[in-house]
Amino acid sequence: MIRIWGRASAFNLQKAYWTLLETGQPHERIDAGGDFGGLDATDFLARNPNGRIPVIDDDGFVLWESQAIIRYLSEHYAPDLMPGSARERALAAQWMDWSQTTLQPAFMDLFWGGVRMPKDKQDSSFVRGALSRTVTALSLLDKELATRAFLVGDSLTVADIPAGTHLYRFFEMEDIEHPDLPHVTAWYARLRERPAYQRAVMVPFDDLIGKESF
Ligand SMILES: N[C@@H](CCC(=O)N[C@@H](CS)C(=O)NCC(=O)O)C(=O)O
Repeated sequence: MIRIWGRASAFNLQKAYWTLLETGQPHERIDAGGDFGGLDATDFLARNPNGRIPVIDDDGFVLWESQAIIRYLSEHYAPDLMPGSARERALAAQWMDWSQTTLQPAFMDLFWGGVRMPKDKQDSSFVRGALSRTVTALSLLDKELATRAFLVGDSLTVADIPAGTHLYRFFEMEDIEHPDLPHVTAWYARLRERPAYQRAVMVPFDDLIGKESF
């Protein structure tokens, strides 16, 4: 039984939880963080000294950092999610790292600035800037996805998981203009067909609107 800690609305939990659900392994998700708290408890800090979610415990093997969790769960339990050749694995690493260092910071600024920040405190130029950076990153993906159905190869791999996790929130945000991104939209439609994506990522975020802190 794999245990994973994290509230369902946490973006980094969603990446790891989506992967866990794709493996089909028996598991238990334990709410932690946000209003559930518990991240400063001694037993939690013993698992993750950063006091952050997600964390997993797989039969005594404890791991934190969402993208390390994605890689571990895939290699161990869902080899189909891990490309077969060293070059394809390198490309998957490239997309995962790009998502974490380019797309995610832009989108987090957009989400925190435009959703979590109470309306009367929102800085429209900050939100515009974050939207522009997010759209630049998604446009890059759109060009890539013009030639193939998934980021590496022709089926879902770890390459798709971090970037793909952004799409539900991006397309559900009502107050922003959504540019025409036909290939990203088609990729999103493919991800939305997956029960694991529906359960882990398509989580309404009404409870986060105007909620400035975790
Ligand atoms: N780099 C870490 C970041 C972890 C992180 O910052 N998680 C956030 C949730 S997305 C958190 O723990 N926030 C505190 C809380 O939810 O109470 C990862 O990818 O796992």
